[in-house]
Amino acid sequence: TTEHRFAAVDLGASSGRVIVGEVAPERLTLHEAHRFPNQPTRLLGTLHWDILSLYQGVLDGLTAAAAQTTGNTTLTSIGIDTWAVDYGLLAADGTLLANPVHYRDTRTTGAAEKVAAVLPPQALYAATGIQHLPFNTIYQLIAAQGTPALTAAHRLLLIPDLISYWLTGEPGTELTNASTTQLIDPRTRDWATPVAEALGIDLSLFPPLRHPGDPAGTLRQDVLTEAGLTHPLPVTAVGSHDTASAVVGVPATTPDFAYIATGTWSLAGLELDAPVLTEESRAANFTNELGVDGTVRYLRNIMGLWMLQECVRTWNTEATPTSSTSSTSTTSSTDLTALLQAAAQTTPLRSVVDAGDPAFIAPHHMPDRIADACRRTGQPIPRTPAETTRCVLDSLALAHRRAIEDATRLSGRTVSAVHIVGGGVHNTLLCQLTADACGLPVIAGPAEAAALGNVLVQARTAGVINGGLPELRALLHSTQPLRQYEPTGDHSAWDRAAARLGDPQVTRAAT
Ligand code: ADP
Ligand code: LRH
Repeated sequence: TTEHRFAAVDLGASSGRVIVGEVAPERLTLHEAHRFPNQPTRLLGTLHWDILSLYQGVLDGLTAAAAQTTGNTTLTSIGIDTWAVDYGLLAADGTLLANPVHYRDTRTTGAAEKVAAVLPPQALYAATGIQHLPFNTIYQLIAAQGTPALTAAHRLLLIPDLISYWLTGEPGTELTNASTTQLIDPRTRDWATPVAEALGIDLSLFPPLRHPGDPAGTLRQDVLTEAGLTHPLPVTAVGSHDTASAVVGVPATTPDFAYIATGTWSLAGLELDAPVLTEESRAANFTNELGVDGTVRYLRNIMGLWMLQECVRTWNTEATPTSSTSSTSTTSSTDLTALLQAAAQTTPLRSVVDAGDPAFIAPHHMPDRIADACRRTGQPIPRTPAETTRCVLDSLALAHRRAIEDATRLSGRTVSAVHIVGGGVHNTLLCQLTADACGLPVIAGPAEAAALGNVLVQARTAGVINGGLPELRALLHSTQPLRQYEPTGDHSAWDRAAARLGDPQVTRAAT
């Protein structure tokens, strides 16, 4: 059987990577061609993505992928996925008008109140089904209203669409990621025009929608030359929201599974056929993002390993005052391994914090913010990096459990196993704690689920494999290394820890 190779460009908040997937019926292997850091830069007080450095990382990755796939094993296509919500603004001639702003920037402070004055949160949720997060594109656009860049903009491209445009010259708006703008109606899977009109947001800035599997242009000649590619290469639209691709990459073998995509964020929930738009769902802060093949990602955003990355960065900076001040992890995996081993030896569930609290979104002073949260809830303050790490991991496991319990209750579904995918798969303590907290088996792997989901959608479009999500997942299950964790320990200890925080959704709504 002929083997085909597909390049997945996967840009995460902590690193970017270009990964080559080799696919044939019954076969699927990955080779990492290139990985590069994603280090945001504060410029004149505003936190930006270093978008040109990321684009250069993509080119370097394609160059490395091309070098690995010469002769009769050339690349068949490329797919691009990145984090959600952020965008670049272009002039009529395609020039980037401003460097894209990072979703962790505080420019959206107060934007939700402006939106609520026009559209009550209940109406906005009924129309879009998207969880309230202060950085949703809708709030970024409200915050940017009247700025020179938005006023002058001819076009708005979400980050994966921007990278795709630079590679091909073809503009488009991929649907799964478009749903994170909070400007899509999840029932029609099309623009929520009344919402945009009410808020004065110009939907004509967005190029036409495209769907996973659609053609998305071919590489420009100068890109081919730059990357050392000798033949024309198409870009295929995939689930361009990294979480959409990661959920395709969940190796589930039964329909009653929950997933947790753990990396910088933990995205925990269920895959559904239709959105849940009830008031109860809004109050529980669940989102209905659109997935591949007509699915809905019904999930809650949880702060994720960002909390640990930021703690490690603070500790490293304190230890060596001249070290980097970027917002990405500066720890080596050796440091992290030692820290996780020490955390495993500390007292379990000594203190827990609400890992969904937007108070943890911004960079800086993470250990202090965690200590403050423990103090406020009358719990012991973690004293050492190992204790703080344990507090973060216990808190994440508790938030995972709460999200899965809430998702099953609100959707009327049941769950027999929890799949963990993403970088957190490497964190065996987090996987075990999640199994313990949920009282369910956890199946961990693959770590590069987003790249795999990206490759699988491309391979299906190219006709190399067939079937729906269950068939794609069966291929993952039979080819990828997975590890199962059974629940251990005293389950009631998690109930008692949860009780110390009350219902975070209710507590946050009241403050
Ligand atoms: P993103 O896609 O958001 O950039 P990833 O899915 O790559 O994030 O996950 C990055 C996280 O995975 C790191 O912050 C770290 O906590 C965790 N991780 C990665 N490698 C390891 C490892 N060897 N041991 C423990 N944790 C790891
Ligand atoms: C994860 C992710 C997540 C979004 C956040 C902004 O990388 O895409 O799904 O909510 O970044």
